[in-house]
Amino acid sequence: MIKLYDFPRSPYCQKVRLTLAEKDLSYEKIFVDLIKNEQKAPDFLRLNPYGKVPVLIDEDEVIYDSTIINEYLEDEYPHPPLMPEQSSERARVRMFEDFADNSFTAQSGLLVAELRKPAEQVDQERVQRYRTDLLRVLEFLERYLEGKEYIAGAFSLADLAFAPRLLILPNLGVEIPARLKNALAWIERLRQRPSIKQLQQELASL
Ligand SMILES: N[C@@H](CCC(=O)N[C@@H](CS)C(=O)NCC(=O)O)C(=O)O
Repeated sequence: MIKLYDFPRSPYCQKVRLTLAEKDLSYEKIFVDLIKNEQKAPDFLRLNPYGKVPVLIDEDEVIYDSTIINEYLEDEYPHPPLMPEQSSERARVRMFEDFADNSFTAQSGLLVAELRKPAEQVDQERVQRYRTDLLRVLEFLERYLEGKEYIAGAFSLADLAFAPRLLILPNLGVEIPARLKNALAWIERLRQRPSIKQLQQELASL
C-alpha cells in the first residue's frame, strides 16, 4: 500500500492528499511531527535528505517533493488524468504549479507564520503587505481564468497546487474583491470537488 509521510497542516502534503483522493487511491498516512522536528531525525533524512514532508512510498519507491510526487502519481496511476496530453499544455500546467508553490503557497506561509505569533508580536504592516501580495497573485490569475473553468483549462495538477492555500484565504483575512469574478468562481468550483470537501472535513476535525 502507498504510504504518505504527512503533516496535516502542510499545504504541500495537502496537495498530494488531494491528488491521491482525485485518483481514488487508498494510502496509509504516517504522521511526521514538524513541531518536534521529526523531519530532521536520521531515519527520516534517509527518506528525504532535505528533511521535509511530504514523502511518498509506493512499493519500494521513495519519492519526495510534492510536485514530483504528483507527477509520479500521474504517471503510475493515469486515470483520471490530471495532466493534458499536448506537451505545450503540459508545460503550462507545470509553470502554474511552479508559480503556485513559489509565489502563492510560500507567500501565504509567511502570512500564516506572522498571524500565528502572539498578538502583541504580530507586525500589522507585514500582515497587510503579505495580504496585498496574495491579492496581486489573484489579480494575475484572473486574466488567465477568463473563459476557463480551471487555471490551465481542464482540471489539472495546477489547480491542486493552488487549492490548499486558496481555501484558507478567508481565515487569513484576505478578502477577494467582487471584481475578481473569475477567481471567485474558480475557488467556488474547487470547493465543490469531493476531494476538497473531504480534505476540509479532515482538517476541521484536527
Ligand atoms: N518543495 C517541497 C517543500 C516541502 C516543504 O517545505 N515542507 C515543509 C512543510 S510545509 C516542511 O517539511 N518543513 C520542515 C522543515 O523545513 O524543517 C515540496 O513541494 O514538497
